[in-house]
Amino acid sequence: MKGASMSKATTTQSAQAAPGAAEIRRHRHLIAGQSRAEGGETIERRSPVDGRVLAEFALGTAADVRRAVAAARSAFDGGEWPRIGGMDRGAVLYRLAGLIRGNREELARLDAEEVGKPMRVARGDIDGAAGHTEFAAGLAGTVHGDIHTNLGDDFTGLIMREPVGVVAVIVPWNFPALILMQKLAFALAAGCTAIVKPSEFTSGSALRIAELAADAGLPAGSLNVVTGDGRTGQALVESDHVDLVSFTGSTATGRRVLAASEGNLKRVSLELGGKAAQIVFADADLEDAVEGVLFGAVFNQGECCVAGARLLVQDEVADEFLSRLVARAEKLRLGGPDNEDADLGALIHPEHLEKALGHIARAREQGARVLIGGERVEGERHGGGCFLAPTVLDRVGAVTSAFQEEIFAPVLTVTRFSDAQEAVALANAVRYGLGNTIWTKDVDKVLDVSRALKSGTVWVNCSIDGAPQLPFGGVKASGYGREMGRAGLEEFTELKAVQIRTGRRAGTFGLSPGEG
Ligand code: TXE
Repeated sequence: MKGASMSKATTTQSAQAAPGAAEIRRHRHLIAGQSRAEGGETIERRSPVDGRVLAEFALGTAADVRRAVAAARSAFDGGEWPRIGGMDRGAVLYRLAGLIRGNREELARLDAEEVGKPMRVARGDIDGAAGHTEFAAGLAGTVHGDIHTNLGDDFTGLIMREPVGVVAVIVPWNFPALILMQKLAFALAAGCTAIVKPSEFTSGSALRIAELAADAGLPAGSLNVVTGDGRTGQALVESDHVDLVSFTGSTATGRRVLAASEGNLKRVSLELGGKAAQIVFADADLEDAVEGVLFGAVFNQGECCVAGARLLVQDEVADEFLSRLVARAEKLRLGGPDNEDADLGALIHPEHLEKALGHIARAREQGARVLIGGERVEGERHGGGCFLAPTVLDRVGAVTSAFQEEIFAPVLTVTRFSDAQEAVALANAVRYGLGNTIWTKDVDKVLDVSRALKSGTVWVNCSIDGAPQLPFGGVKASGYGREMGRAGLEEFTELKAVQIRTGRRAGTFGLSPGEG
């Protein structure tokens, strides 16, 4: 199993620990305001840093999913959450944001331990989760429809913007709390009710945030969390009582989600993988770009859908840029949650580490040169952990798998280009289209290249950054739908047209006068 293995056990909320051992967190689902789990099977989560058991999560069954969907359905169809004013929903979300900030250390520790990332990075994730919640809270009161008075004297049109209904939020393991709130805060702000299915590797923070939401005043049933694996997610997507699925994960699973959603033709929003290019033009501030390119490649151990994993560097500066980049990469520090100096942590589980090493071996066979890294980091400080050394692969051709496939690890490929046209062609030569970065001081190049790049986001002289105000999402195999920004809230709404006949002129309906 991948660091999350199953066992038959009784579910209990109380943490048990062998004398001297760290506490194992035992979690159950949160359905209709109650902590419960009927099936008895659990998923064990082991630390990717030292292999110790961190937590046990209930494995959600089809019955658990049915109960959670029924709770969300009744909270939507008859409950107060969609019916209160947007400002009141905003007030609850502001309180939730405050509670997330107030419990920052606890939430960051859950994510840091379960993902294997440094606390420093996890704290930033929690700040981001609170930021999304605050922004969505502010938007909640601004959602409104429109009135159409330009239909001629006989009609007036109302355009209502309504919450879409019951939303299934399915999230991955790389940013458990952050990606959750990128979706959930906006869904709740719109007046939807939700069932969250966190990743089987990292379910702790979602459950804790759901408890905090209840403390903030969210009515029971408006937010339910069912933990489990792909089968639990699949049951949720197949439910005919779910109106929209908001999914982040791999392209392969995204396709399965789309297929499973066909029963009631529910709406689906898919944020899938990526393979962002970082285009360094010769006129860029090279010192700044070295720092930024490296950050984009290794942030969150490269387990990031927007990781700038493909460096495209202009011929005339390539050698100088690479020697500076490698010198800087040598100074990066790896470590677990409690290493406050660490830049990057461990990969999510041993199988993922093996997969990344396999990509590197294949790249070598296909002609790539390893400039740095390429191996697992072991030794006293990292013994047994899933640590991969930050890796730079030079001379990577556009048709090779290292260039084309999402490795999801701190692995940067290098490909050289001669001019902007070639750079754009290389950047666009992958099936993904989530984000790309341009490093240049030339404003004309910024505009021309931004227009030509096929991706949902273009960063200029920065990488991976995100702001709750800006819409985020992909094109091509990176999926569709937008999160964050006003568009991120509107994703969770539906338009309804109400056409009112205001005039009473004879003949309005166009029927003939009839006989007699
Ligand atoms: O993702 P999955 P995995 C990429 C990255 C990584 C690869 C595999 O390349 O190496 O995906 O990661 C739930 N119906 N990304 O296997 O399977 C699952 O339980 C409904 C990119 O972890 O996509 C989890 O909650 N749900 C990505 C979520 O889907 C299902 C971030 C994601 O799991 C399901 C993570 C099903 N049939 C990985 N099967 C990004 N875009 O940021 C699984 N799930």
